[in-house]
Amino acid sequence: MPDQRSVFRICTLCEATCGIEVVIEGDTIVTIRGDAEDPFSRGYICPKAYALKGLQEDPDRLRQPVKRTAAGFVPIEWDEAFALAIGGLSRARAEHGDNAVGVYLGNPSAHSLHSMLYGPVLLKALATQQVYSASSADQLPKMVSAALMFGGGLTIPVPDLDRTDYLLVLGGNPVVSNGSLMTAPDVKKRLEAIVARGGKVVVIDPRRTETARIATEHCFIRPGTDALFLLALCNVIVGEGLDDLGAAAEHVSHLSQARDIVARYCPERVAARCGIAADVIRRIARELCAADSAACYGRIGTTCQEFGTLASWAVDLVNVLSGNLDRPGGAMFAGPAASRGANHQQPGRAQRFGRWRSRVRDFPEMFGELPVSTLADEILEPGAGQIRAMLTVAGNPVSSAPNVGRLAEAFAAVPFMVAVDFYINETTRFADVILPPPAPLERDTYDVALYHLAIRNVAKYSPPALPKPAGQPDEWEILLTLAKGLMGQAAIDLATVDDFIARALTEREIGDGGRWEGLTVDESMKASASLNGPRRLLDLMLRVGLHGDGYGRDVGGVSLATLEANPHGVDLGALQSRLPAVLGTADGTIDLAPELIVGDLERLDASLAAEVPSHVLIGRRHLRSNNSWMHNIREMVKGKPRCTLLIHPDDAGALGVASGNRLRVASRVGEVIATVETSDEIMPGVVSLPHGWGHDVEGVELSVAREHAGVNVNVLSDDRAIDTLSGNAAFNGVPVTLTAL
Ligand SMILES: Nc1nc2c(c(=O)[nH]1)N[C@H]1C(S)=C(S)[C@@H](COP(=O)(O)OP(=O)(O)OC[C@H]3O[C@@H](n4cnc5c(=O)[nH]c(N)nc54)[C@H](O)[C@@H]3O)O[C@H]1N2
Ligand SMILES: Nc1nc2c(c(=O)[nH]1)N[C@H]1C(S)=C(S)[C@@H](COP(=O)(O)OP(=O)(O)OC[C@H]3O[C@@H](n4cnc5c(=O)[nH]c(N)nc54)[C@H](O)[C@@H]3O)O[C@H]1N2
Ligand code: SF4
Ligand SMILES: [Mo]
Repeated sequence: MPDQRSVFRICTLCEATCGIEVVIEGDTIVTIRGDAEDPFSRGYICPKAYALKGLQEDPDRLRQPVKRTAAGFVPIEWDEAFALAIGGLSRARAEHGDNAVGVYLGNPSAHSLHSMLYGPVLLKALATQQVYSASSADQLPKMVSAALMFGGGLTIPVPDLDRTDYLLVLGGNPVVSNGSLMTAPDVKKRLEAIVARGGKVVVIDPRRTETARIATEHCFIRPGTDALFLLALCNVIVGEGLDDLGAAAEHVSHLSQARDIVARYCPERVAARCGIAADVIRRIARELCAADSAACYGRIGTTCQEFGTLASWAVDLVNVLSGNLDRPGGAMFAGPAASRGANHQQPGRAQRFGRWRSRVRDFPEMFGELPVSTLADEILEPGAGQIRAMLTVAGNPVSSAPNVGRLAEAFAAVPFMVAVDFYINETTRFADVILPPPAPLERDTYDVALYHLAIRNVAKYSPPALPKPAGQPDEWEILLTLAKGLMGQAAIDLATVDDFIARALTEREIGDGGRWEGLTVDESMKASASLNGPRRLLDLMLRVGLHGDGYGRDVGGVSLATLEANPHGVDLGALQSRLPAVLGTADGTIDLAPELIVGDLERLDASLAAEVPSHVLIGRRHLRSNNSWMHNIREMVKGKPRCTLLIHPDDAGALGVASGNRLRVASRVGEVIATVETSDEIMPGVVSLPHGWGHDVEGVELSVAREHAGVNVNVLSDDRAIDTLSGNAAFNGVPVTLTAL
């Protein structure tokens, strides 16, 4: 086809970073397929990648800013939109102080080069302590345990999937989610390869998931009991003398304290509560230790629950005690090409939490944020410091956060709101003005976040596949225009502010030259003089990074130019041992028994005696959905309805219901009417509803999603049910009562 061209890039919809080939004719997408020459994904894509075409063409996707009027949303010009947004936010600050503006950053901002680099600038300009994100509805507990153990919130070991002989998966369903806190395209094939080479994949999950089906073993576990199970594994490992810390041995601290702790959790003590027999726990511990290499991996089921931080810590305690940390086939630290911080940790600057505290429920700040479970409190509770204006960027908290009934009330009550988003959905319907970013295929990207968690070191720069519509600012330009307006610098042009930011980042990254002999800030600034925006910052991060060219000092190293010359991506090899360079704790050790974590064990112990509710609710994901925001693409929602309440046939029988019947599901905070789907893949006493549905609420302008509305599980999720240590939402394990209709 003479007029067709292909653009090679990554898909930004989930963490797997699959390479895609976007075939274009004129300004129209002909098709999207896997990039066969991508060294990481080797042609694999899931059905969502093709939906990027639907997203590009979706008539409901905003291509121009809109403002709210009595007659609904009306399109406006960009100048007016910026003036309205900056004016409204500035007014709230002027009248009520900096903390009167609340900010929520959603999940797609982690997948965007532009918001990863310019989001922090906007936050700085806002100078508010009322910062929230999807992190506290997701991986915050893991970040907390990683910071306490290893000294960095992103210093999270990932299973070395391609070399391991034994993978223990808790609370993750990577065959469907495509992996999380583990960037690994085509996880299914990589897991099948473990089994094919004689290894084991063991899945611990209250549902026999798609991942469990290809595993060598699956065990049901009672929701919320992973920390107990994992500590019992450690108990056996230590008790039977199977512990041999290997390379980590010389870097750990508080080992004897950790050994004393695990001594208290013998399998017999936890078995009934976990729903896993003591002899099974013993066998799993022995087999894990007997394997040539093994990795323990936990995800949403282990973080979005009552003991999220304890479970996250215990996952890595298993990795350390079994001698699998930082060795091939074990749990290893990635070596990302572009990195701020994690490539050169500075021991002695321990993570500090609680630099400020939330006003209503007294949560400590963590990583500059407060838990989203308390956002409604901060908006609704009157008093000094109350949120009077909201800014959301790439987030849909009124769908995705706990107790959305109350959060919707809060968003309806907040006097002024700005959204940076391209849909009018459950959250943005409350905005006074919405600023739409370009569609994902219309902008460039590089995954600065998720390569920190990649199971292989790779680097791929993605150019835009399609031009932006006339007048459409780039996403970084939107964020930076807001930032400079909020700093009272609206009159200064964007390029000048951007130069200033680039110099500040360069000074921070290079400082005294870092590991590069004689490198100066001026040399770097001069070398990137032809670049601007995210491309300039990315070039800097790549060139001074772990695999960088040091501005010509290492000729084999990478730069933006190298990546542009390799459109399919650059393979930087299998993971390497990174101890002790990655450690950033105060004393440069791996803390096996951090004080905060040890302090939370009492709460865990109390759970052993607590009464078990008759039914608890957990979540689930589907290959053709992406949290709350891809249901307006027809290919994503076709087929039979997926928003069903999964229930064990025995439980359904006791209630007198069968598949297709409807049940009233009620929790402390709300109730929904759900359609029943019986299956013995779910543990008795546990029911499951997926999140991201319930699109039929008033004001949502998503025509396709509305036809496939489903119900919102987060009407049931309790904003008081949290992992106490981190404040993270406990979506899994919510007690519910079921009533047949
Ligand atoms: N198709 C698709 N892919 C996605 C997403 C999506 O919405 N759709 N979302 C993306 C995002 S933002 C994320 S964070 C990742 C999440 O990635 P994953 O964590 O792999 O996602 P889930 O499929 O929710 O898997 C969680 C599992 O935990 C189990 N579980 C629930 N409670 C417990 C418990 O107490 N203990 C244990 N051991 N297991 C429990 C559930 O049954 C479920 O199988 O997926 C990403 N990928
Ligand atoms: N019950 C339950 N609730 C959950 C979960 C669960 O497992 N169970 N999972 C939780 C998890 S892991 C997560 S990550 C959260 C997700 O929670 P959120 O991040 O709040 O929600 P998303 O559904 O990801 O919504 C993303 C929003 O960003 C917009 N958007 C998409 N791309 C872009 C872009 O490039 N730029 C901008 N500016 N906007 C964009 C979309 O239109 C949408 O409005 O949900 C959490 N909620
Ligand atoms: S797994 Fe699917 S959604 Fe995730 S990056 Fe790959 S193609 Fe995109
Ligand atoms: Mo997530």
